[in-house]
Amino acid sequence: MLKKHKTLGEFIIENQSAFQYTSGELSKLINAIRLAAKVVNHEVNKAGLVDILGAAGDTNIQGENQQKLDVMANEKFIQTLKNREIVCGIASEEEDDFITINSSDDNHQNKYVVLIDPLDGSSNIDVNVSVGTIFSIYRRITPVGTPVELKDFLQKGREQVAAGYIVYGTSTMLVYSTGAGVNGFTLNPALGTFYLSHPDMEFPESGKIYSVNEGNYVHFLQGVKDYIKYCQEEEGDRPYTSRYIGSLVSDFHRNMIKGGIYMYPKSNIAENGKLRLLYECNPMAYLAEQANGLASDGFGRILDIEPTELHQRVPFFCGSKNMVKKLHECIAKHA
Ligand code: P6P
Repeated sequence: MLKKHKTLGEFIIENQSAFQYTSGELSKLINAIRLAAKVVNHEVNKAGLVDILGAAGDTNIQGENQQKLDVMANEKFIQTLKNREIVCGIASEEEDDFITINSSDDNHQNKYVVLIDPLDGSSNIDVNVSVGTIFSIYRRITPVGTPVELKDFLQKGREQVAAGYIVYGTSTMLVYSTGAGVNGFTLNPALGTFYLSHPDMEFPESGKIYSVNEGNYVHFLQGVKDYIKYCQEEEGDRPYTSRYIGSLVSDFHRNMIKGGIYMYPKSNIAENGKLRLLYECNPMAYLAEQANGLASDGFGRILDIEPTELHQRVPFFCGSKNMVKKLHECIAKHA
């Protein structure tokens, strides 16, 4: 008898009572993200084909104007979230400012704000490497019934009520948390259904994989250099393995399953690192902590950082608890 895997829809219904706020709304939100994920997955998977078939001009196989995939993904997520009437505002890597969403009766009754990186690592599309969507969800802090404000988006990461990512890889997965652990769902493209394939995902306490762009080594702080050298020394279970896909969601996903640490340090060419706090680091840090891992800027918890602007960047170190702690030791020696 084939074990029936639970669908995402069944999982949401079963767990909506566990969500500390009104259940139905978050379910609607996750369902909106589920729908957008399927649409973007379809576009991402045919990207190469469309480029080939659409190469004759700037229109694609359907005769539509070919859009850059990250612009397409941005539009799909924003449109899908707008239609659900529970989001009062959206911030996106693709949008300079946040977007105010008026409910149909225009009285701003919607309670949630969503921040998204619609297609992280989109430059990898051209070389057929996995990419991802990252999302972060907060309850608004300004009064319901008034237009959303910037402060609704500039909340500390620890105030998130949910966060997750979609990884468009060899299979497409939706991985998310609402504060009760992390669960992974794999899309069956034939049915358009996500199935619970990775329940209760957790970072192993230790790992033997480190992910960093070593091409920037010369620009890193001495403590980070020391940690990379520590990973490379022949001692005990070291040297570790270096694995860097150039796609945060993919590196994070592999490290959560196998154990590992992802690093995007600051350097003298990127004084605050490259990754964005609000829609890359905070959601991934929320997931990491929900999965028994750690996420820091090298000195303190990512989720405790007080945001100051929508697109600010922070150094980002995230993964297996013991590996992040060892990194902190190396950095502290040079503090
Ligand atoms: P670099 C993709 O652009 C991204 O935001 C992450 O997904 C990825 O880990 C990182 O940047 C890659 O940046 O500078 O190493 O190419």
